[in-house]
Amino acid sequence: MTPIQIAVTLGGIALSVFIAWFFWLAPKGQTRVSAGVSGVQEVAITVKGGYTPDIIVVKAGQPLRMRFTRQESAGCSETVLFPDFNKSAKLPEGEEVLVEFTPEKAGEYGFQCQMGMLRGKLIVE
Ligand SMILES: [Cu+2]
Repeated sequence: MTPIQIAVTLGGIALSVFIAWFFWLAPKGQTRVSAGVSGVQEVAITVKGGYTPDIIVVKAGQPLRMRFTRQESAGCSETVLFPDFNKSAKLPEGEEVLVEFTPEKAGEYGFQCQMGMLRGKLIVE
């Protein structure tokens, strides 16, 4: 191969890696949630090809209310699971669904669709 062919090939590989990272792995946004006057930490999450925001930082020992709105009909995102908290919820398209619990222990907890293709993270501090 000529140096130009090698450069083009490497460029193509780098571009594919970047695209894969951008669509599947890049965080879609991190949100630090603080409690309102009610003492409830409340955050709105949009479900569309992923969770936005997908990294949610909350405080331990305070009730958490997540308002999920699914803006797509793809079956993949129909259910959201919080395995560490034994919680799951069906997300009908276009409807706001509340998922509520109180995270008691600090740590990082994943949440996901039923197949694990869409992922987010709850960071409890
Ligand atoms: Cu899925």
